[in-house]
Amino acid sequence: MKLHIYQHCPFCNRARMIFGFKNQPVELSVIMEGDVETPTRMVGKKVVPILEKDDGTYMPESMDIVHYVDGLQGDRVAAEPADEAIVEWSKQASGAIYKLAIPRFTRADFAELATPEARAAYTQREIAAFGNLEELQAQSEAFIAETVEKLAEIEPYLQSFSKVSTTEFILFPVLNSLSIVKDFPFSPACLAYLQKVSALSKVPLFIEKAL
Ligand SMILES: N[C@@H](CCC(=O)N[C@@H](CS)C(=O)NCC(=O)O)C(=O)O
Repeated sequence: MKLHIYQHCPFCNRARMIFGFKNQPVELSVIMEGDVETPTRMVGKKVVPILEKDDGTYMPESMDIVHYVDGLQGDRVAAEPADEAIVEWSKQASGAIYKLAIPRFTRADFAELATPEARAAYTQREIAAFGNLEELQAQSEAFIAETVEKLAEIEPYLQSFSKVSTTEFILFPVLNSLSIVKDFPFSPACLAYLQKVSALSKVPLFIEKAL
């Protein structure tokens, strides 16, 4: 199987996680930002992630990919619904988290941004969605303070985390987006959660790329 992704994309990270959790081999293929033709040929629109199955058919939608791969072999990881409180927390926290992450994603070293054209296409896409990225970057201190306060609410979940469940497909991609923020003041429990889920899922943190 082949998974078509952007490295920075949280939905792609979500789809990647199940392959690590289930020790299921997958070939990763990075689609360049600005490449409309490749994903449109596969699923009729410009979107990632896309799973290319061994029979040559394509599947979009991160959570559909998770459930499909989860059902292929072994005990299911994502059979139960995600923790509702964490789902709600992720919705509330993601505003400030993506305002921190997006300006940095546009400048970071990702394979899908390896050409000037691809980086320009991505930057334009995010400006259309988020407005002036330099202004967002300049407000980092306030967004960091807001996020640190919000993270305190899930500290008990992070401290007691022991076993991967559906909840991790919601929470980890959001928290991992924060790891692109250089020197973000993660609590020890949050950092341990990120490192543990990253190791089990084989989805790398962005810490080495942080800006
Ligand atoms: N519901 C989809 C959302 C996927 C999505 O929004 N992916 C973004 C990349 S992070 C995308 O493809 N955006 C359109 C684009 O690249 O123009 C899923 O869960 O897979």
